Amino acid sequence: MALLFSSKSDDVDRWRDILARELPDLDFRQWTPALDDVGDPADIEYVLAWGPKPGAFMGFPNLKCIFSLGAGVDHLIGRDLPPNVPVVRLMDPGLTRGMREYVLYWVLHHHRRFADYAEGQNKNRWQQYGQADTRTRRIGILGLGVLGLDAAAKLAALEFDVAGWSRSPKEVDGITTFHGKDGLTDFLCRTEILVCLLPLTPDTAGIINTETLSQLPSGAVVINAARGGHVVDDDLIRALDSGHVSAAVLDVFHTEPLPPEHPFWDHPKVTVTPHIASLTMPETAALVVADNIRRIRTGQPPEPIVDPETGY
Ligand code: NDP
Ligand code: OXD
Repeated sequence: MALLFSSKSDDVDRWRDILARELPDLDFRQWTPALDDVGDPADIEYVLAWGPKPGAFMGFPNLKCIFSLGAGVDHLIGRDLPPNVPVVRLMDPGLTRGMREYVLYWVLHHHRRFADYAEGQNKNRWQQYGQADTRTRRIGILGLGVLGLDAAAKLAALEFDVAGWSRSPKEVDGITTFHGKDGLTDFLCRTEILVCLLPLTPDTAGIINTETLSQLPSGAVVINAARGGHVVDDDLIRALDSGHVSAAVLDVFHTEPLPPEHPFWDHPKVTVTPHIASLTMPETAALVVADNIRRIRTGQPPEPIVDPETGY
């Protein structure tokens, strides 16, 4: 029985070593364009993948599960996958901790106006700005899943006034919740720092656009750590240029790497990071995958399985 590693990730040797330690009887095979390391296709029971070509996993008759190398599965869904083979998202405590750091860092950066103080230092200028009380700073998290809930809880622990928006209704201690299309306007109207942690699906594509941005209070900050497809780039640039949105922190883009000529790179109100909000670390993620393989071997379902209807 074998696992096929289907990604151009530089981390392949770390994955191989950790999985060999966790599951010594599992053969680790690496995808190459010529498929020359795959061996007998009938051996492949598991695939661990990022961004495969459409139809890439059709020829494996004993495939039991496709594991995503990331929390998002937009790189897999719609790519002509074998029917009836579960796709499993990565739900990894290491990934969650990384995202928590990214969100907290940028929320604090903007809440405390550290960009303005850095600019002051550049000009040898001693200038204090007023300080908003944490308890009155309203943060809004789009997506209250594994990553959104964690970030929301940590921000609430710092005593920010936190709200979250999800598809289904939720009750979460210390967090104001909104859900569905009907709840979006009220959520946006009270959000001074917007953090996007939604999956990219047909329902969420382009959700950060002129209409939604205009519902934020003037001077709001936008942090997108989810997928570039959530943002209508021109609409965001217009909102930044008009001053309605005061700053944006963008980790993800329609095209990655972000092309050198893209206006985000040089925009004075935009911070670009190269899809590093939280990187998959084999040291934590491979343990999660190994646990799921043990579950499958003992007749339990792996988790969390993507719902093909919703796409996440
Ligand atoms: P989850 O699937 O756990 O959570 C998704 C959340 O989004 C849920 O709360 C869900 O609502 C909500 N949601 C989905 N569709 C809608 C909709 N149409 N309307 C309102 N709410 C919706 O995902 P994770 O938290 O694990 O990850 C979120 C995303 O973060 C990933 O899909 C990935 O794209 C991105 N990511 C980015 C990284 C980076 O480095 N930049 C790293 C890791 C992840 P409900 O609870 O009702 O189902
Ligand atoms: C992910 C990502 O989805 O790295 O995990 O973007």
